[in-house]
Amino acid sequence: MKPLSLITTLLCLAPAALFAQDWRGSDSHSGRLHPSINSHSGGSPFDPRDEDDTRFVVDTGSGLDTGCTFRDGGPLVITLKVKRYVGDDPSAAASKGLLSKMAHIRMPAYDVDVNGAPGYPPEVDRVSFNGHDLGTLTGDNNIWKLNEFDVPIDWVKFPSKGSPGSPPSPADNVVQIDIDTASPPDFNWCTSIDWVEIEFDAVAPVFLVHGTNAQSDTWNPNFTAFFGNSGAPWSNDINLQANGSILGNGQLLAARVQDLAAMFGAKKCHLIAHSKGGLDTRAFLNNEYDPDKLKVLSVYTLSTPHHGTIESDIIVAKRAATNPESSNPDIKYLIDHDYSWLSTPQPPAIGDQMTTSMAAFNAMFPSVPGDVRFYNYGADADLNHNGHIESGETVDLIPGYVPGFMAAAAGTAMYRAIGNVASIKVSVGTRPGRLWGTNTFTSIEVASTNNPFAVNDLVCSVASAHSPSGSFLAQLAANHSSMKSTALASTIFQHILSDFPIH
Ligand SMILES: [Ca+2]
Ligand SMILES: [Ca+2]
Ligand SMILES: [Ca+2]
Ligand SMILES: [Ca+2]
Repeated sequence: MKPLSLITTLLCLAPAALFAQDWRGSDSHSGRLHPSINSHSGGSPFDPRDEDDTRFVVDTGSGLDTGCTFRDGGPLVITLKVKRYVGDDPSAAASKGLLSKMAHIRMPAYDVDVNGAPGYPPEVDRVSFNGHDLGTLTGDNNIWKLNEFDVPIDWVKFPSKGSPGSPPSPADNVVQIDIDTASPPDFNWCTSIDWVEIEFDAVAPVFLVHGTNAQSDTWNPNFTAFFGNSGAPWSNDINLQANGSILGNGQLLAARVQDLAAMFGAKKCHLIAHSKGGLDTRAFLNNEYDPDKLKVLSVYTLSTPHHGTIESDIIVAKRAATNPESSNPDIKYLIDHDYSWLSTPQPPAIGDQMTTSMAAFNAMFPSVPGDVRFYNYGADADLNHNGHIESGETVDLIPGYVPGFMAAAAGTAMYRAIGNVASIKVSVGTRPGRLWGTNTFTSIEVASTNNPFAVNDLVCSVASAHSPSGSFLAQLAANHSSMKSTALASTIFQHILSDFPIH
């Protein structure tokens, strides 16, 4: 062969050889950190999405932005931290539809030469997730390509719930790239990863908010039993001021639900509130709500007196009165008994739930923030619709040690007072004493009546349980306490899942 022709042959081969395999040191476009207009660190044109409580991203650190890396510089080992508690048993949660069955992983990969070159095997970069094989990267010469994989949720490692005041300790999930597995013993191909994102879907935690003169155990045994077996993340561990003001408890509630959500690694939640807990929740949403800290997806109120309860009007008037009396037998019964066996609500809670107080509250806060789904339940305690309350219709509300005839009398007075009385008038008078001087008396009388009769749960009327802006879901056959049933817990949870289906 003539020298000239050898040189010509070499010149002709050289360009082909240049692009036949990856070259070490040719890092100019290969995913090292470079100043870019991207919102992330790295060379790919793909931006990761923002983290959320069901989406986690790693953009820098081990195995990322390495520059085009050959097998002897690998494998690329990338740790992705999952920071969300999804329940004690994620597999069971997934089988119950509370957690997606698959998680989705995305990562931009650079220069994956799947088409290889003549005389060379193609680039084969194997991907694994927590030791499970996901197949190989795809891409092409000198370009970034977004690679996506679905993995069974059982392969994802989730953290346990955080201890009080702390977020969960993140669970490490490992993505590994074994580079150029088809070439050994040669080193033909290199690649680089910019970032990795994992996303799944999970039901937001459900938090239970107690009412007046109550604490977190108000949800025992039925709601706690239901949610304890549901597989969902949830808590009833909220203890506001038992007889606190609506506005004060709204502040406490905001802080408490943010703390609870943080323990779950959650940025969204659902609230179920009994009685005045629903008003505390409205105060929270109107005064303290910061959806960037914690988004409330939905609120369910259970016999919350959104328009107050005349019982509070009567008791507050009675306690302020000298020698209270009434010609109305039901008002008189309430005055004479002041439900002492119920450990009657105290100020400021009771005053805040007067019909007049709630009219002012509703004028100030007619609604809740627009994207919070707001639902209400009420109840009618007269199960057999005979206009009287029998002792069986007071179960859970009036303690079992109260003799049945007393429970029936009290229940009937409460039922009729709320049912009939729309407003009261209070007047103070004097009359001659029986023997000498004068006696002062306070007359608490009916000022206006309900038409029609306001069916009620012995504390709150169904009409008052309709909030000014919510969707009323159902009138239950129960009293104010017995409405906290397992059946209602189940119904509400199914409603949450139908509003926010898990994909
Ligand atoms: Ca290449
Ligand atoms: Ca390559
Ligand atoms: Ca990066
Ligand atoms: Ca009855």
